[in-house]
Amino acid sequence: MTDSIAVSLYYILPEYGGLGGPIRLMLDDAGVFYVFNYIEYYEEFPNKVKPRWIEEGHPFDCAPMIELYEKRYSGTQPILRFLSKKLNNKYTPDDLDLEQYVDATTDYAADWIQAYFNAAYRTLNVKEYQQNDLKRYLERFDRIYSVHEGPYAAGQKISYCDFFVYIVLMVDAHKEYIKDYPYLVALAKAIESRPNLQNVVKQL
Ligand SMILES: N[C@@H](CCC(=O)N[C@@H](CS)C(=O)NCC(=O)O)C(=O)O
Repeated sequence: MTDSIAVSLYYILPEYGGLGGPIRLMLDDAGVFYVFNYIEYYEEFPNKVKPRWIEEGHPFDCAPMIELYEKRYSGTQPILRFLSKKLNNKYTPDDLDLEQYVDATTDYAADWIQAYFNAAYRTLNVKEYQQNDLKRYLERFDRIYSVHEGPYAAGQKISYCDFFVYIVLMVDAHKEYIKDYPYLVALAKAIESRPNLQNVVKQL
């Protein structure tokens, strides 16, 4: 994939929110042009977009979804891995053990954001989530980022999990709490100083 090929991304939160955020950050970092299509979640997505995707033969009826060369791809982590491969493994470690570490980190980040979504959009009790669950996630991720000589999960080279974890850290309910976790602070600083992301992170 060259930098001039357009990816279309479809997601149900605006800007860099939720699961669209890691995909956008990775494409921004790589300097890849893409079109972001925001889909309104409560009416447009369930009543118009989902049925259309299914009718058109795309069985994965959740967002985010990307289109590339008139094909559709779903699943946040699979999309990140796929795009990294298209970018000549730019964000995938060469070492298989490290790749597994990056995958595990992404998988755990997906669990974390779903726990937050559950509190923010289903139980509507973010305070309770912050009191009962947040510390466990922050400690877990600080530990994950302490293992390799960072600032990134796999060491000094960024990989796709780092975009995902950064987006989860920047959720309003999380960001003021990361200051006590040195490895998470180091990750945030590293992401924020990447040349192609400096303007983007101001929007988060
Ligand atoms: N495993 C999927 C989960 C995607 C997901 O749950 N997306 C939500 C929006 S954040 C959605 O489309 N929900 C609609 C539904 O479950 O019907 C991924 O990682 O992309």
